[in-house]
Amino acid sequence: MMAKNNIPEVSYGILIQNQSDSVIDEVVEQIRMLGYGVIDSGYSSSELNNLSEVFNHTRAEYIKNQGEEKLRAANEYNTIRAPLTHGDEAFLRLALNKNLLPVIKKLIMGKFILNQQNGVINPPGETYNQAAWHRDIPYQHFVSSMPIAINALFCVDDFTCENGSTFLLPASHKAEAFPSAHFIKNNAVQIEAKAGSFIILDCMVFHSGGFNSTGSERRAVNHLYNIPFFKQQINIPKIMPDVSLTAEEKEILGFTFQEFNSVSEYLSR
Ligand SMILES: O=C(O)CCC(=O)C(=O)O
Repeated sequence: MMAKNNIPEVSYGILIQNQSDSVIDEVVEQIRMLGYGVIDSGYSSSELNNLSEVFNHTRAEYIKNQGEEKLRAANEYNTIRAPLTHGDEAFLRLALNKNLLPVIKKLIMGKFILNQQNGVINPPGETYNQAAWHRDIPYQHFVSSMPIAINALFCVDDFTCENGSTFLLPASHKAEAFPSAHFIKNNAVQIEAKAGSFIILDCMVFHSGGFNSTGSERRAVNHLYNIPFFKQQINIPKIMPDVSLTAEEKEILGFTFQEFNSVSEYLSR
């Protein structure tokens, strides 16, 4: 990569230019253009320590309840599905993070819902189910002029090149096909981020976890938010414990976007 000295500040022949007047606008513009950006969640160090502890506790309970053998057989041993529905309330608050939601609101026009929340563990010295190029809406090869889904990968630990932080292909959300091996070799970037950051991706950007060559796990919590026309991976409203939620929080969790069970139910709403 060339040094970026003396970037020109003047232009000509331009009739339209994006404006970015705030930190949110800056990250939103980068996600629209390149497909990725990083923001701080705003948590204090004691809140981050608590998230780290509840992550481990929730994982241990999850393995106990689902069974290690079953999880390994399904290649799910390094994933915790829907922790906001069975773990500490901190997972629910993470999905509704006050620094994150304004960014999602700017990126997805109109209503959106949480499609899924997954704890992700990149284990030391071995591969795992996210260490392969994919889109977060897999098997799809269309592009859209506006984001239809955004993912927000919360870094429980520092993400470093050594512990296999996320690789991505900038702007690949704008092209239908998965790029060639040559393009990947020349254009893949690896994102380093501090614990407490959200790495935000247009869900159609190709990305992959890297190889963790340290001695410690690299833990994250991934969130996928999408327009309400896509069904959730797991029906969150159906299995959510009884917690008090505002009307907006209920909407984001999908309570108001459940399928109708009959024509008369549809008409009565
Ligand atoms: O672990 C990572 O760095 C990537 C996680 C990921 O790709 C995913 O959860 O979809």
